[in-house]
Amino acid sequence: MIDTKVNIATGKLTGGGVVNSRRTIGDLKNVFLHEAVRAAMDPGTVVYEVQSHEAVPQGTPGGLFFGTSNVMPGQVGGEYFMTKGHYHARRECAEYYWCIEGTGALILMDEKGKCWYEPMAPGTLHYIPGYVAHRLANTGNTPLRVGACWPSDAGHDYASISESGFTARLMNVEGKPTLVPCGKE
Ligand code: M6P
Ligand code: ZN
Repeated sequence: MIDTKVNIATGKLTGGGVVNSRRTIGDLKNVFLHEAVRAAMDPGTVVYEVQSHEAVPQGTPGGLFFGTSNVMPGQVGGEYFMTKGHYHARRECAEYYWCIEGTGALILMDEKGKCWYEPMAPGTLHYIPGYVAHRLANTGNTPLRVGACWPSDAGHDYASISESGFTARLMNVEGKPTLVPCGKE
């Protein structure tokens, strides 16, 4: 733990206990509104990378995880590159996000399907309450780098999102990020 470093300018983690993951266009089937557009894109294009520092095993009650998400600039049929998004498996668990670099949005949805978003720019701090699904979107032209801290027993529930999706999508409408209510194609 003591040799683990966070670059405070970029959020990049180095050293022990750091777990790296990456999601490409090819990994994100049925995540974007326009699936046919995604399927026609280069499957190797990186959409986002996540680094996390896991000091305790996943599922440990009372522990914390710390991470950085980097969402690349880009769009799929006018929908900004974004993370898959999730509820926490333990729904009551909350999380903090803070924006390090770039421009984007934190898209939120409650269990009734109400969807809203918070704009992100360097220094914005975002408290995600329990029972609220969350995903990041990059609305700018440079990588969006976001720090996160969440309980080590929160877990990820992706299944509820893939079944019903978010009820609104952040789209580029005439150059402006606009939350558009919609289902999937
Ligand atoms: C943040 C945290 C992680 C999450 C990651 C990517 O770093 O919330 O728990 O895994 O973002 O989001 P997702 O899991 O939805 O792809
Ligand atoms: Zn989370």
